[in-house]
Amino acid sequence: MSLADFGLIGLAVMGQNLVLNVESRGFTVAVFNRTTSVTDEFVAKHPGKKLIGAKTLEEFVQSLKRPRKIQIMVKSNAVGAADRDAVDAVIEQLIPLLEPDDIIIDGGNSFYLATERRDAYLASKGLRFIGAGVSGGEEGARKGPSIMPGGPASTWEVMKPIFESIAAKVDGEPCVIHIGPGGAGHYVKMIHNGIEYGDMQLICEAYNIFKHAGFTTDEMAAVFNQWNEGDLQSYLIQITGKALEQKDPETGKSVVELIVDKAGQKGTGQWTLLNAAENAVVISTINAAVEARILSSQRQQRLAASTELQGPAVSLGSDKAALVQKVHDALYASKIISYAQGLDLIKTTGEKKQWGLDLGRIAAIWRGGCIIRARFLNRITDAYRGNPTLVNLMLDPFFKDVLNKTQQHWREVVSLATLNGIPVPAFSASLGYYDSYRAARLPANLLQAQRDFFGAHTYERLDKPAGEFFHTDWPEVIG
Ligand code: 2AM
Repeated sequence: MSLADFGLIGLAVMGQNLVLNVESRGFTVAVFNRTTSVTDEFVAKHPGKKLIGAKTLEEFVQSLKRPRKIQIMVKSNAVGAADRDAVDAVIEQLIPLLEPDDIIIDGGNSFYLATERRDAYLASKGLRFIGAGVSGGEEGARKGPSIMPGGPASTWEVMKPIFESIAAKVDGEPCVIHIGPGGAGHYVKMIHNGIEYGDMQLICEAYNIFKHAGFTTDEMAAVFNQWNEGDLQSYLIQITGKALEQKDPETGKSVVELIVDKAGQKGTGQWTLLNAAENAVVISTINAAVEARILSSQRQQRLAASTELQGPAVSLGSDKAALVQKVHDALYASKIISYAQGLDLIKTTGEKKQWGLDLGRIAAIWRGGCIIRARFLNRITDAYRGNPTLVNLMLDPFFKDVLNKTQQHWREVVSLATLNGIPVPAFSASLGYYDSYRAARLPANLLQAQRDFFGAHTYERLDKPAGEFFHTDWPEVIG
């Protein structure tokens, strides 16, 4: 067989599906897995496909056309820039086998600072590196994911034909662009995951309100299916409707209602929170979503507290159609806030790192392939095309109008849920952000007084020029 166009290391499900995707676009693919039997079984399972199964890394490297393009899809679990993981182990094994200008692509969920470290390290060895976020789960990997590659523009140009052919397509446009240099690709993928946490939690809060209002799972499924035809159309709304329809063959009950309410997480949401804190950017909706997963995982404590701590009697009225409309609006508005916050974080970091990010094009590649794909993303692209220096998504004329029209229902839902003791941390965090952001005057004047009182931190005055600082001799407090 002729030399391969592309090589992939790590044949777990995502790796296997990506290989089949690349192969299906006409490329010959070399594959390698640490456990050789996995490689053998994979190649044997796909007779007639343009696959080269290598038993050793040497054989794998030699089977590739130059410059070699090698994607690593191994478990990445480094949580800090300096942590070494399987990606580093594979890179170290590859280095002595490669030749100048060969390209290594890390397609796992690596921490973006680890990507920057690897980028610099490989450059010092005369090799090229791309840190690419790949979203879309198993199905996306097979049929077309959203790909967020970061690294030098010149390396992107070499990878572009393969990436564009395997990526999802929306309106004929591939869901991949060169995000920016260094760790920009993995960074944007990390925030994408944070936004995904927000979307998922908001949907779960809507479901929880319906459940407390006495909706059956079939009624709820119908609501989500109907929402999927409108402004809220998205993959996550779609799968929510389908999940709620699913019945357990053993008991005939709803599968969703049989699932233990303990959410798992792999860490990208927490990384997003840490990054927001470091950059002093508010992402309260995503924050609430991550914390909701943490509280859900403390199930034993919650079960104990449920008999100890009191809440109100639940009474949500009987007008289900009206409730559906209100929750729809609360979800729509909160989702806008969540994206406004996530994009603010991307913008802030992008400016700090001088990555030259294009938020509109980033939103456009999320329209297909990935978990957060949604009709709504077209509007975000339009917003940044209309105004590339948009300060906050909420201020775009389209979104401003939606927030204005939905806010009454949004407030009613947050109030209703709160009065009934139904937790809506992401709905209410979003509303709190909206109301804080639009406040011409916040109570931080009192806060400054407190700081000056106990720590002589000084304050500025409304009636004096900015930058002039004052201190008051506050009365002494005894005891
Ligand atoms: P394995 O089949 O030999 O375990 C997901 O875990 C994928 O990453 C698998 O293909 C796994 O290979 C691979 N992987 C995990 N750690 C690795 C390492 N240190 N070196 C090479 N491959 C590794």
